[in-house]
Amino acid sequence: MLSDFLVPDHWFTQSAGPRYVQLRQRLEEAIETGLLPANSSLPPEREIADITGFSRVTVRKAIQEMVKDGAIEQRQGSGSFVREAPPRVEQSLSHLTSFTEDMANRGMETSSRWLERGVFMPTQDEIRTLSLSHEDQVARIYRLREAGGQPMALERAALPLDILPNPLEVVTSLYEVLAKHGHRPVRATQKIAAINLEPVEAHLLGVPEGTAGLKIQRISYLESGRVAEFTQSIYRGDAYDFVAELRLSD
Ligand code: 16G
Repeated sequence: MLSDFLVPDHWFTQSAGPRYVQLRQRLEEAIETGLLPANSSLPPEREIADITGFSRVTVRKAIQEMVKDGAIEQRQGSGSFVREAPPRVEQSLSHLTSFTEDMANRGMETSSRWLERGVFMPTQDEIRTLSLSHEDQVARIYRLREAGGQPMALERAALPLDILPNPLEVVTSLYEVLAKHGHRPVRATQKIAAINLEPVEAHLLGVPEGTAGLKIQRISYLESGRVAEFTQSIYRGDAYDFVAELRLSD
């Protein structure tokens, strides 16, 4: 039982550092061992203070640290809960697949929250990357992508209008719509950089501000060599491992 697990006789050592740090480690252990499963609520501060004999200030500090690193979330009026970890996904860097395909291969359902979808005036970056003229418009879709009910990535795709004339046609998979029109990309380059999430991005991805993330830019090409897609994404760092296969060059 959690209350027995938190009795300090079993884990607290005077000389092993501040009380709030040791309490935090004990609570993390309770999460790792499943004693405090995902979505379960933490006992109130007062109760943890009673069990441990620590002050409420110490207990609050331990919990605040765990809120900051994303292990625990505080829900208005209903207390502190163990946050559900996202599924960790390995994505190959040698196959040109779509988000929907990647997740389906892992048996996961996908969903999207639409943040923007329509025809817009292109930005300078879009003009340059998609080889547009200043008069051209661009099809843009910006989505929060979810897998197994968990937010995984923010994706902003821009495409020339003749490749995606009606962005509203994209309901689940962009690549499926492109394939239907004979415009499925066959090759892509991808640039990956480490970032700390800005407040808005962190909020949408359901993680604390400043959490590590991956910024990914994909430029994909048609068989003809023309650029079909310019996508800028922000992936959760705790959800993705990108895996590349390397060969000795001949
Ligand atoms: C992937 C691609 C993205 C592409 C999307 C299409 C990366 C980093 N990005 O998420 O460029 O637009 O798949 O997915 O892999 P969809 O067909 O499911 O909409």
